[in-house]
Amino acid sequence: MRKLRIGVIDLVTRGPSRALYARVMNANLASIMPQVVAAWCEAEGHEVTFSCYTGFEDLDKELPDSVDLVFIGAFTEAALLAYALSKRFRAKGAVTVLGGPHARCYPEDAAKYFDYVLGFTDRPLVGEVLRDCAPHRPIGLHLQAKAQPASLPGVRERWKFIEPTIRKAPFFQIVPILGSLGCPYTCSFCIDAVVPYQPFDFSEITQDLRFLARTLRRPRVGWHDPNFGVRFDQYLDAIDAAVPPNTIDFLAESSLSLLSEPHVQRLARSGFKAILPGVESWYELGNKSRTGSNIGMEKVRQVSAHVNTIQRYIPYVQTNFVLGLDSDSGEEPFELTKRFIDLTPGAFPGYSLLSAFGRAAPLNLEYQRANRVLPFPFHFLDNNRAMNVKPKDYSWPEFYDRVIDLTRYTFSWRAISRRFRATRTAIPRWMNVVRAVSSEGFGRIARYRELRRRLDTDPQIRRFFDRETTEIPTYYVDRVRQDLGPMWEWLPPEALRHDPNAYLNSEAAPPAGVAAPIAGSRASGSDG
Ligand code: B12
Ligand code: SF4
Repeated sequence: MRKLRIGVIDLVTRGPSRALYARVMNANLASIMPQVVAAWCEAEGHEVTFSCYTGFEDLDKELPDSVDLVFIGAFTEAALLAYALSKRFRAKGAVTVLGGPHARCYPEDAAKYFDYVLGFTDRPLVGEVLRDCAPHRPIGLHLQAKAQPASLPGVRERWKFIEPTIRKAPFFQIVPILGSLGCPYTCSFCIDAVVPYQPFDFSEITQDLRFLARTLRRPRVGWHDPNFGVRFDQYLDAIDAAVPPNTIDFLAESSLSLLSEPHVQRLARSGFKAILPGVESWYELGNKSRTGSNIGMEKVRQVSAHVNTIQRYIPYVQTNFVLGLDSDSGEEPFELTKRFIDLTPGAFPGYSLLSAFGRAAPLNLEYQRANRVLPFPFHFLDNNRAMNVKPKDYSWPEFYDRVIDLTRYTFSWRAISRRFRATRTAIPRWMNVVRAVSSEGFGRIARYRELRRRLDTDPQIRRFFDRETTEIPTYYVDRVRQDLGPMWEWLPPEALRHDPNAYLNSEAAPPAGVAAPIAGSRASGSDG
């Protein structure tokens, strides 16, 4: 095989940014897979240029100019930037590949703009792309491994790509690490609801942590496992075997059901400084939060007591909620969340608006069948800039009134100062303040208010929300133009639109836009 010049680009964000929180955090949100793909390509003998785009780089200077093949990793929020980049690279003669959450959720759409669109990705699949490396146009090939890979290159093999990425984070650096894939739970809205849990080799984790302890003064490590700690004791044994207790700071997403007090005590001893459990709803998913059949205020009290216990041991706790689930109606769910904030002053509440990311979850089929999915441009699909599922029991104005009220309550000066006082250590305290006054708190309040005003005054917006038209309102088009900056000129104009029911339509008939796999490939051409 000829030696290829390969670019690998990790898009952490959708375009240029100046937000304070983005400056502090974006480089710390880098993905693992682009680093993995870069390591695999080098191991196959190719020349690799790796870039992590955090919104503060000049893309013209950052991106490799002359390459044969480009891999781009993107969330759906960065899909339009990815499509524009693909067009720019293709114009210079490169073949382009998309991987990551957007490729998994919207392969039919992405195949219009990329030569390859990869779902589950393992080394043999990347090897096939490297060998084929040919333009596939107008519709790219959608390929995926049969299952999630059994292992991935660890921190040591990815270090060459991790190091320049985390160097971009000015105040503290977080090394991304992964110890498992999939999840044993089956939350109906989640992309991992149908992916079996599978841990990696724990001895590799031990080796990686030893490497980090030798390489960095006091490493901070962020676990990207969908649900950290399913094999709790094995995991913690692997960590404790690697380094003396509390010499590495860890962050992880984990469900409350795994966070019993003895587990939390052990996590604290091993150096866990931040934990992000999902509460999601006051009416469903009791198994995940260890609240069984308790709902409403009873669940609030129980979860609050649990989270306060966690916070006695672990300084930073973010509790995640989904707003607008079908089990919600009226003011109660929002009022319950306010009571939770009162009772749990130190926890940072992370809110997501109910979103259906294409084929991410089987539940999305139900929304599509009921014609409840709106075709917001991908750019806005990040769980908060747009809610693309029509709420079941709320009108849009009522829903946004309640979201604004809750967000204002959460980021009122009273709540900010109670959170500050209830948090023990310096970085978590100030992180909460930065998040509140930056894009996540004040920024969202301003955005939601603007949208709420437009629901009353902008007929284009109102008709779009009410699904009387699929024409994208000028307001959204202007925002994309503004956000993409110089990359706007590369964006194919039709990319602003997508079929929100592509998943449903593909279930009815074979996907029209998705080509067959490469001959001889063990990957399948459509989703399994
Ligand atoms: C860990 C995680 C995070 C971490 C790390 C993010 C990161 N940069 O990787 C944090 C907490 C920072 C995070 C933040 C966000 N997240 Co998140 N996150 C996850 C989570 C729990 C696990 C993803 C993961 O890393 N898995 C491990 C990897 C190895 O497996 P995988 O993702 O399945 O990837 C496979 C393939 O897709 C492919 N692949 C993946 N990337 C690439 C790249 C290339 C180049 C190639 C070729 C292949 C490839 O190979 C992998 C192996 O088969 C998922 C939910 C879940 N249960 O999967 C949500 C999820 C990915 N997040 C989601 C969202 C929306 C967000 C946020 C926008 C939320 C927000 N409003 O802040 C931000 C965006 C941050 C950003 N832009 O980087 C959505 C994405 C939906 C979408 N289509 O965009 C998911 C699916 C959750 C959901 N709502 O359903 N997230
Ligand atoms: S516990 Fe978390 S990762 Fe697991 S299925 Fe539910 S939402 Fe997804």
